[in-house]
Amino acid sequence: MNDPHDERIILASRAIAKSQNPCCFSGAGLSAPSGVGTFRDPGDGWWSRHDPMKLASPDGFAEDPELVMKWYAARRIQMAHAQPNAGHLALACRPDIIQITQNTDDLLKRAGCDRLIQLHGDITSDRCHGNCGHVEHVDMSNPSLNRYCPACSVWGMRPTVTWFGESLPTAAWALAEEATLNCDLMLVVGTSAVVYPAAALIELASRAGATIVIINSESTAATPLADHELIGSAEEILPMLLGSG
Ligand code: BV8
Repeated sequence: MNDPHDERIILASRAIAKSQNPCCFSGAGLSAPSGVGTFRDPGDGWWSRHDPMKLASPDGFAEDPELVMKWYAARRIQMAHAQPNAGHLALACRPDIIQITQNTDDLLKRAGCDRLIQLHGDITSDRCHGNCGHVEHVDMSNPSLNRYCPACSVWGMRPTVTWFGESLPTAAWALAEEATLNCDLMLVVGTSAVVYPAAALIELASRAGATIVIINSESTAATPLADHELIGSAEEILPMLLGSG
């Protein structure tokens, strides 16, 4: 869908223009055009033999911390070469839109989005696995691997992301729930809507009366909640919808 005169684009654009309090809920598909791998697209190379659900988990880290930190290093290097795409930039042109993202990359931040809630943390830093509170920024182009915490000497620094089986950051979740309940329109961009509790925000917005506008390269579990569903690439559709295309 790359025709700005497509009736579906026009109708969705009108709904967005009428919105007084929009928010955006995004997933890995927003960053995919920047070359950042999604979670569920078939992986390529050696990562296709590993299950991200296992690698992004405390059990996976306990079982093979070296493999997990190598996986994060490969993702971090991939992200270091990534630039915000036209979808990120279109969202950044709308500072009135609160950004609720599942993504751990920094592309929305680098695009200029200030009102940003990262539900699943931030891959650009590591923290002490012993929970002493030490956090350090990571050189994404030359990421550190397994090491002792320099503050408490516990072995095992890990990315400041939320792993499967871990609770979401309390403050981020509270802000995301508040933004969801207050919005009158939710853009749902590039997510398979299968990871909870994050995906529950879409239904929460819909039940609270918000208009749901889905932009995704395929139909998803959230499709039944859509008032508008635009199938295609977020980097093409968002500029048309938000007036920067
Ligand atoms: C938790 C950080 C409580 C790590 C990630 C019900 C309630 C609560 C929990 C659960 C529940 N049911 C199951 C659970 C457990 C689990 C879960 O949801 N499992 C699912 C998968 C079955 N949830 C949890 O564990 C959560 N914690 O519940 O805490 C608790 C506490 C203690 C004990 C028990 C419970 C924590 C979940 C957070 C996991 N961490 N990331 C890291 O990144 O390394 S989640 C990970 O998946 C990423 O953040 C990613 O963003 C996220 C969601 O995936 P998507 O973003 O949707 O990406 P995906 O690849 O799936 O889809 C991309 C879509 O884009 C596709 O549809 C594709 O077609 C589309 N696309 C591609 N290109 C484009 C495009 N669209 C548009 N344009 C394009 N160009």
